[in-house]
Amino acid sequence: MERTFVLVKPDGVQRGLIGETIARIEKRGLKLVAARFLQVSPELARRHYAEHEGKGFYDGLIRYITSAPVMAMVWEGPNAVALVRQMMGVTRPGEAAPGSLRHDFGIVIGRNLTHASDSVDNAAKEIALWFKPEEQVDWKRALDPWIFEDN
Ligand code: DAT
Ligand code: MG
Repeated sequence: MERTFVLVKPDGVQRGLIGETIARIEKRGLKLVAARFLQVSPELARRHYAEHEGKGFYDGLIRYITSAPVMAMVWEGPNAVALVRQMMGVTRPGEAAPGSLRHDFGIVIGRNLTHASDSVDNAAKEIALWFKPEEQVDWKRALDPWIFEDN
């Protein structure tokens, strides 16, 4: 079973899209493992976006992600990383597939509403950065066999 890290970024929170984001992922069938509503510190922001350090948009990205609270979450399910990336849509909302969250609610790359891990390796790193092990809940959901199991 895979886990992925998801953020509703400051613009998503300000626009009241926490519920919409959670509802979409939850209805698809993934299982919530951890959640935290927080104001991101500059240090956490820099560690989260370390791969982008030095790029032209980096300083603005750090200012944006620290500008207001975010909702951080971990979701679990088969192929969770790819599924959630697909649901959020590609980085530029103008190129995101219809039906994806970035398409349905976004216009510009600087306000693209959510973050989702882009690989299983990065998901593991991001989950470890944002959540302590004891903040992640291992639980059995009664519906799991009806959503996760192959025949
Ligand atoms: P994603 O968030 O889809 O994983 P990414 O990791 O390439 O995209 O970049 C992280 C964030 O940085 C992205 O959500 C928005 C911002 N960003 C990326 N490329 C950008 C660019 N060329 N101009 C402005 N902002 C950019
Ligand atoms: Mg990324």
